[in-house]
Amino acid sequence: MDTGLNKKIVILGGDGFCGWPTSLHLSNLGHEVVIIDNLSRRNIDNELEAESLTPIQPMGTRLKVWEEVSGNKIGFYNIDIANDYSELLKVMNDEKPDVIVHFAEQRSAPYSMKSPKHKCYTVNNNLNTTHNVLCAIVESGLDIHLVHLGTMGVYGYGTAGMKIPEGYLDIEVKSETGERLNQQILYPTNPGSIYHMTKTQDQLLFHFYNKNDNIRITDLHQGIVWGTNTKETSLDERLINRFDYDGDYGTVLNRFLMQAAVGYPITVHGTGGQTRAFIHIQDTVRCIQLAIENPPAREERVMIFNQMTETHRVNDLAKLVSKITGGEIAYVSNPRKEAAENELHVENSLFLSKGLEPITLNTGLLQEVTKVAEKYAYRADYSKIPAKSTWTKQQQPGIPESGVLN
Ligand code: NAD
Ligand code: USQ
Repeated sequence: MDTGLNKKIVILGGDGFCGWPTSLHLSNLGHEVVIIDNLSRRNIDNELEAESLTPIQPMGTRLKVWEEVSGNKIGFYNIDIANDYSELLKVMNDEKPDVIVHFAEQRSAPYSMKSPKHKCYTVNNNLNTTHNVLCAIVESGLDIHLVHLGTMGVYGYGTAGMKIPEGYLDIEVKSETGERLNQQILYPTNPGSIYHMTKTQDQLLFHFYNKNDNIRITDLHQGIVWGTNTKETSLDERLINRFDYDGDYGTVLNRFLMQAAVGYPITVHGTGGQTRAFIHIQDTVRCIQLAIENPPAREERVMIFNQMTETHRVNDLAKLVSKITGGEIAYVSNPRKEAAENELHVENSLFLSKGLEPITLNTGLLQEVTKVAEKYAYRADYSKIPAKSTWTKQQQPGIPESGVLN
């Protein structure tokens, strides 16, 4: 384990929901943190006319307050990583990071399915950010450990009667002479949205650069993150983390907690039979720390961790939130194309072996999120709550089954 402090860590996407608390956590541990972010997530809020439920502060304020509170400086560059390759390379050459943590992608599945424009943006943005980072690491000649935030959704949400392994699948093939040979391959991908598809493509980019240039890469297949604040973001209200609740960016458990807190019916898609993997935001930041402290060796293949602590069925979460808060449940038609029901069993022993003590869903933590939502309920725009982005044309209201308009 590499616990050496004072690493130089560049956080790509450090203004976002996972990136901001991670930046503070790593800075608090004594690392020198520099953020690169083009603030595109804030611009998407402008486009959608939606806002974080919590009043997140401009980047300048966030950084000033963190310095006041902790005595630590965090650097910041506003760069579009997907489009400004030479600026990215310049920052790498100037800052010479030991580690890059890569959160900088368009991460909403519904946003990625909204229209052809949104599909193209998500593909261009996500694949180019990942490729530019890898290419710049090679060009810089520096031995940088890249830690990337991937998703559990690369596997799809089914099981072949076994736990989903951490990235690699053991297989047996039969040679021409009939000999049985054991191999390991990347677990077959099965994305459920354009967004998730970009994450499966990221895996190939990692595989190639790792094989060709020996880049040290850790890919974290993360489940749905819930909660809002961490130890560091709670230190001052101006450090508060983002809380998305709108139909495109709000994720299921935070949406349910927010909906119950503001008296809006809890929106279960279909029968709520979908089972998904979850992790609390405080564990997200801890997992990134553990990934940084346990880098792969120079010649090692891409290291893959399943970054999740538990699985839950959507309907069970709705019932739990309803029980705690008294909120009413509404079963709404599902705007997505996904299995109505699925089982999900996931291996996560790698992080446990590195010392993660998982925070699992408990009433106290759920109530903590509810309290945050109640505190800022006055900022909620109820018209932004319904999930309106559909996966196919046929699902759009007013579009006939054929998908062809007369
Ligand atoms: P977010 O949208 O809140 O943050 C992403 C940040 O990246 C934003 O601040 C955005 O401005 C920045 N960014 C995007 N494109 C950029 C570009 N071209 N140049 C510079 N900056 C850019 O998302 P998040 O919830 O913090 O997720 C971070 C990562 O974790 C994503 O890659 C996502 O796929 C992954 N992840 C998130 C969740 C979750 O539940 N939130 C779960 C699993 C995996
Ligand atoms: N759902 C509801 N009601 C809602 C919102 C969602 O029933 O109001 C359902 C969806 O239909 C889906 C499930 O809840 O079956 C999860 O939806 P989500 O929006 O919480 O999660 P998802 O779209 O999968 O995406 C989120 C993050 C993404 C990350 C992924 C991890 O936005 O960045 O990669 O979680 S995972 O799901 O494990 O692939």
